[in-house]
Amino acid sequence: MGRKFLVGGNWKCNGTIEEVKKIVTTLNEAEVPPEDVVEVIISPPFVFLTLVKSLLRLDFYVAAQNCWVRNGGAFTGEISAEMLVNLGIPWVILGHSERRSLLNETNEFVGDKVAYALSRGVKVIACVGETLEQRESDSTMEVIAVQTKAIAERISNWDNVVLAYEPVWAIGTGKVATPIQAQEIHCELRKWLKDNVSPEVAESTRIIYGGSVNGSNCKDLAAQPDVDGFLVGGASLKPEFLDIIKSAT
Ligand code: G2H
Repeated sequence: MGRKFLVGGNWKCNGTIEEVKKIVTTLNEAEVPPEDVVEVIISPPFVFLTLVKSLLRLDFYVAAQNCWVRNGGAFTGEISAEMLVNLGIPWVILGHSERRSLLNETNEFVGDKVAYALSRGVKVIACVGETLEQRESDSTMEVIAVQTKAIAERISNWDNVVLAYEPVWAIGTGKVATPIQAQEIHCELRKWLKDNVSPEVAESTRIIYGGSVNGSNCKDLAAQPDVDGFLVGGASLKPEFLDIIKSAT
């Protein structure tokens, strides 16, 4: 069976109640390809998770942008995977580069978080990607392999994992990876999964691209054989997000 296209909207730290309602109304009124063609996941800040879940159409799903590495307790400011389950939130984004760089989340910490969220039944979009410096020193694949290995070492079932390749130099910069650059890394990452996990996992795991995806560049990226969807930041707050969802067909 082919890999179902997945489009995630990562709202990051943006939005007011009014803006959330407006975006959700736009999404709810849109005509998009059916759920068996494209899986759509909306990831608002924690405080808006329940509001979005209560208003959002039932064929779109909701994701948190992070969760704690283990069960809750005395961890001020954190949100546990158990809480997401309790709220009926099926997905979480983990290892986003903004958290890796600004909050010093290490590969091991991200791997632990992925394993724990999966163990609680929360599906994971796990982000990997290289900085400009790493790309320019030709270590892109090495960096991504180390990031992915820290996840692979901690999990045994990849059914509920989506990998998001997000080159840091393309995030929020307007500098999108070319379709050829994205395809090259997605293909190499799939090969890494084949060699280090299994051919089945390599074949079935979705690898989505993130980094300045918009309504104009999505079609060419989506046409690449190893690009299985997108994680969209800035453009997910705008009506052009619908064009990105439609690039699945
Ligand atoms: C990459 C992406 C969403 P943007 O972070 O995860 O954001 O599309 O704004 O580059």
